[in-house]
Amino acid sequence: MTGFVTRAAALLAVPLLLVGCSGGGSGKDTGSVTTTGAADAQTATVDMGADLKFRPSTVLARVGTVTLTANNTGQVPHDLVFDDKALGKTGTVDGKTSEPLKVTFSKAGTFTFTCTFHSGMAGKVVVS
Ligand SMILES: [Cu+2]
Repeated sequence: MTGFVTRAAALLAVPLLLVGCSGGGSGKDTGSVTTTGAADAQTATVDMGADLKFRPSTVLARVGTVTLTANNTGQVPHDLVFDDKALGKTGTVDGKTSEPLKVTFSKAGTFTFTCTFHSGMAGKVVVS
C-alpha cells in the first residue's frame, strides 16, 4: 500500500506585457514636450493655433506644480480646460496672446484637457 498522491503545484506564470505603444492614428497628436524646472516650479508652453490643435498635444510632467503657458499663435480664441475641473482652466485666450495656468498634480496619471471652442481640440498632461 504505497499510494503516493503527487500534486503538482500549478504555477500560473502568465506575464502580461502590455506594451503601451500607441503608434499614431489620432490626428490630434502633435508630439510632446517635457516640463523644465524644479518639481514645484515646472514650466511648459502649449501653442494653440489656426489648425485647431494643441501643439504639442502631450506635456510630460512630474508630480508637483506646473505653469502651463497657453499660447495662442493664431487669430481665433481658444482656451485650455482640464476635464478634471479641480485642476483648473484658462480664460478665453485671444489671438496672439497667452495666459499662464498654474496646475498642481498631486499624483501620477494622465490628465486630459480640451478647448471648449473647438470640438476635438484636446491634449493631455502625463504626470509620472
Ligand atoms: Cu480652440
